[in-house]
Amino acid sequence: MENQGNAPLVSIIMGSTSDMKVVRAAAEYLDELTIPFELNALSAHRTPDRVAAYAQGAKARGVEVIIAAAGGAAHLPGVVAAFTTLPVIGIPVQGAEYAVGGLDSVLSILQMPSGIPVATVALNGAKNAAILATQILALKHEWIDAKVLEQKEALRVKIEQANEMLRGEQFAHRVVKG
Ligand code: RP5
Repeated sequence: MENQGNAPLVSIIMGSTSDMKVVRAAAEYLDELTIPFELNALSAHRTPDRVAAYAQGAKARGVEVIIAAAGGAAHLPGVVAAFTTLPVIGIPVQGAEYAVGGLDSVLSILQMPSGIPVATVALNGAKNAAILATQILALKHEWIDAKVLEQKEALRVKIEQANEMLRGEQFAHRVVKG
């Protein structure tokens, strides 16, 4: 069964449209699984009032999980988490040339003080953010649970196929068991 509703289940927010090169992978994954989502750029330091209104209104719009991406001193996911009880998944973005190799955004999102958690994925880990969002949604939505299981099965088959391919690799000292 596919999604039938119009309300967004996931909201993706990024600090700048320059983050879109990373965030695109999350949007594409949700699209592939037919999960409805919002996609917006809002900045915790450039448009703080709009971020507050967006986060406070997310639940009423039907959103169940928020994905927030930011680079540099990446306070956006933490600020969003402060304004909502929805789970927030943070994507640290390695972006601007002045950034410290992305470690700045990783630590800004990962090291949230106790009380306001942000589930942090790897640097530029947008696809994992989308997968984690679908797994949260799968607790409640059976049709999404079925899709999550399909994705897991596809990964299992991929590794089976990889091992088939490796079986053909011949080396003088390779030991093959079984
Ligand atoms: C952060 O500053 C954004 O999330 C982005 O990663 C970074 C640079 O933004 P731009 O100067 O490209 O708009 O707020």
